Amino acid sequence: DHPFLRSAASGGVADAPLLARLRGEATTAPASVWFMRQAGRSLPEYRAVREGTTMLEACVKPDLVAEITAQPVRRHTVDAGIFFSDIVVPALLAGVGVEIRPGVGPVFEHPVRTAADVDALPPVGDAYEAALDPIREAVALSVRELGTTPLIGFAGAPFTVASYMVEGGPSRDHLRTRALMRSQPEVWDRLAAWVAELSGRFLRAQILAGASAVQLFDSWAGSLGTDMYAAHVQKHSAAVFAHVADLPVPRIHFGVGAAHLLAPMHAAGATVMGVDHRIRLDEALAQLPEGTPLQGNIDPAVLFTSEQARFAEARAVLAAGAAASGHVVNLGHGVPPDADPQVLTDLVAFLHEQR
Ligand code: 1CP
Repeated sequence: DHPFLRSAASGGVADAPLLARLRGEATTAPASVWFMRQAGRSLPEYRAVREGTTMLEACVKPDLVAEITAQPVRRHTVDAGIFFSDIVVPALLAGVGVEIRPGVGPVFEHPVRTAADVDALPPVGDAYEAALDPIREAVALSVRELGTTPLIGFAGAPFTVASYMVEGGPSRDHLRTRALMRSQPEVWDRLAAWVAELSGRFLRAQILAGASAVQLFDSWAGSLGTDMYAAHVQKHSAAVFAHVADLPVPRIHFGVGAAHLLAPMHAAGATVMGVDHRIRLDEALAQLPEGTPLQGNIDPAVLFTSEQARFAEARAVLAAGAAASGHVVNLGHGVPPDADPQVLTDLVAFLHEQR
């Protein structure tokens, strides 16, 4: 019953123009769009259903996950749902002490900085596979709820997830993480390989339960130089993609401020590159193999400008993206929590009038 098994038949999820674009196929359909962080804090209906439940409790309640995943699709008529979860959910399911503090982000009980800290991480085996069951159920419910709108699954890339584990929580410059790579590369490698195994299995579970595409978030990779990325990070992100490379769904890779890493991030095993707003899509394309589909990259700041400025930016992004073999519109990074939901709805309506 998986979407890609039904792809031979017409009228199913696999025919969605958004998926055709992620596959790099030509289509004359109106522009396709979804927004990173479209679910969540900007929506009053999200705040209402989350009331009294912590973020991580919500992530293991399949009914609640499916409802939150569907909310922005209903409200904005975006062309895909993004699975409601978090990049630290796999660590939680593996048995690691982690919480998401409101207004802060993921905080780990025991920062991982030494060989002994890595030795103490739980094994990734049958117990973890069993712990993924609520995720499988939540994906299946979300797919059913979304109907002909595709669901995009996701995971955090090893560098970005490990940065929270090493720093203990959110960090501006990830200094301790980069210091660990340089001073104890073998400890770093064991930690990153552990995260890759978790994230890879998390992605695979989502695809097998019905997700039609996946995105690997290496949000903070931009803090790495090209040599550091090549030496310490690329192989671990490649290990995540290797978990799902046999499944015929598009694999999107995204980082913030990572214009210098587009080629090596693509070479890690992505089929589509997510691009932030700091580089034009046609410039991004020049660094990638011919025909690479792109996703992006409206500056989130235009959500706080006039409609005229917003639509001008949307037109410019579409024009720059026309050079790619497929282009799915997104923001350059996530929806800010204080964005006006009506502005997003109107932006989707505008994009659906464009080609
Ligand atoms: O209580 C709450 O509502 C907490 C806010 C929140 C939400 C709604 C967090 C804490 N995570 C999420 C959901 C989430 N996280 C989604 C699904 C919803 C959607 O996109 O619509 C996704 C895809 C993520 C992925 C995620 N978590 C990333 C990568 C994406 C990105 O924005 O770069 C990262 C870096 C995280 C860590 C994280 N989790 C939460 C916060 C506030 C953060 C960032 C902390 C920081 O600034 O370092």
